[in-house]
Amino acid sequence: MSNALTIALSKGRIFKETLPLLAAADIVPVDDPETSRKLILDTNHDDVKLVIIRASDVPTYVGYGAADVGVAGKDVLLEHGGEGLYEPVDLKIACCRLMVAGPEGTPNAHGRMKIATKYVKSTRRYYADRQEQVEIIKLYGSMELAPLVGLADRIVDVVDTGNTLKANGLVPLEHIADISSRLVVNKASMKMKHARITALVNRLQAAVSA
Ligand code: PRT
Ligand code: MG
Repeated sequence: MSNALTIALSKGRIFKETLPLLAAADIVPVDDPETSRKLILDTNHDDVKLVIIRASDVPTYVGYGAADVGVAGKDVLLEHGGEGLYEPVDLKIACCRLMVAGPEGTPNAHGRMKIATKYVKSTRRYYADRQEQVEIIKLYGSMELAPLVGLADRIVDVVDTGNTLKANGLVPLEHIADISSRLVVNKASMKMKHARITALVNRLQAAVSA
């Protein structure tokens, strides 16, 4: 952990939706991650850097202190478990719902249903709470395909417009959780870089509330 303040972000929707909030905190990147191949981006401050990583890696980088702060979806944080992290601000961006989905009009399968998902922990907890025995099949993407080819009866995935489900003949069936992205902070960084991180937290919170 250097003396710079390092902020971990993923490309795509989180980067796009975090940019205006960072700008409100007077942090503006010099390069555009969608066109640059750099993984460490300079900003308008010499001592503030952005690192661009996979969305699901953000809690890991921040948890180990390789980045001081980061932005991660609650879906990703629920899977990671949040060790070593504070979660001080709900940024209310990249909003979606974690849902059970399946083919339209199919009754619950007899016996143990097969559920395909990349959200294994959240899925296990959801069905355990309901005392339903299911078999969870871990996938890394394109969950919507699983029921179409007979790999699973249901999927658990995040849904925004629902267009992806619909395009694959699936419908949302059960709502598990509302999801938004959170600012996460490494616990040691919070001590060592307290003034800078507190200022950032306050400015982001003000920008979210505005
Ligand atoms: O894409 P990659 O494999 O690199 O990683 P990722 O999918 O985890 O990253 P990214 O950038 O796609 O998502 C980052 C975060 O955005 C997630 O962790 C969620 O918290 C949040 N988010 C918000 C979403 C969506 N909305 C969303 N719609 N993440 C994924 N999706 C998927 C959805 O599962 C579907 O396949 O986008 C597709 C389109 O959704 P519909 O419902 O609008 O059709
Ligand atoms: Mg994605």
